[in-house]
Amino acid sequence: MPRSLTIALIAFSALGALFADTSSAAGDTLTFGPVADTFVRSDRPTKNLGSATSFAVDGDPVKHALLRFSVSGIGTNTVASAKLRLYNVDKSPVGGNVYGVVDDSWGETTVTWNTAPAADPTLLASLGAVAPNTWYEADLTSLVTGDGTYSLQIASTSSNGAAYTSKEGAAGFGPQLVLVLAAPEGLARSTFERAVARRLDIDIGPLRLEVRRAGRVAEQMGGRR
Ligand SMILES: [Ca+2]
Repeated sequence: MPRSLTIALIAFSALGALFADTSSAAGDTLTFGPVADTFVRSDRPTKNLGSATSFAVDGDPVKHALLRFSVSGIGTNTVASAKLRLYNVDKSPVGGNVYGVVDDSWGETTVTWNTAPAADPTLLASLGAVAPNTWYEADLTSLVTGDGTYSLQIASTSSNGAAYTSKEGAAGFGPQLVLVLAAPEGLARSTFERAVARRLDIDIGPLRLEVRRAGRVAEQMGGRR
């Protein structure tokens, strides 16, 4: 075996080891509490409820929950999964329908039914029947794709409303946004490829290994680019 190919194969093995190391980032979990949570109610249109220890969603009288999360630390990583977790304190056949809210300017201690921002009409997730003292999860992977501010509205179609512990409620039972990150494999691969290519004058692709001499392909393994 030509010496250069041996070196390249060692490098190729090292590439595998590097992938193994960096892939430990897969499944990293980031958990955020809300920076604001409250609910507004149609029967008390000028009342603010931002300091309540729970928030309600109801179809009659209509009550909408509003939550805002500030997500950081994602950077160039990919969000593999985003879940809103809520701890129920009032049972209902309808746990709630979750919508995005584009307007993040609402104030936790000032917003009322009359001033509440409108929700985006796209339904993000639904919770079915809920019972007290239980955590429920709503999948928000379609919404939370990176760092930023995310406001949510939770509404209900049932006249039997549900309620959940707010961030002012019992410690450890407030809302959570739980993000699971995908491994930054693409970034690691390209960074490693560039470094190896510079040092050994080879090109390692996903399906192919080339050894070049003076810029020309001298050895090749695997498929084409
Ligand atoms: Ca609150």
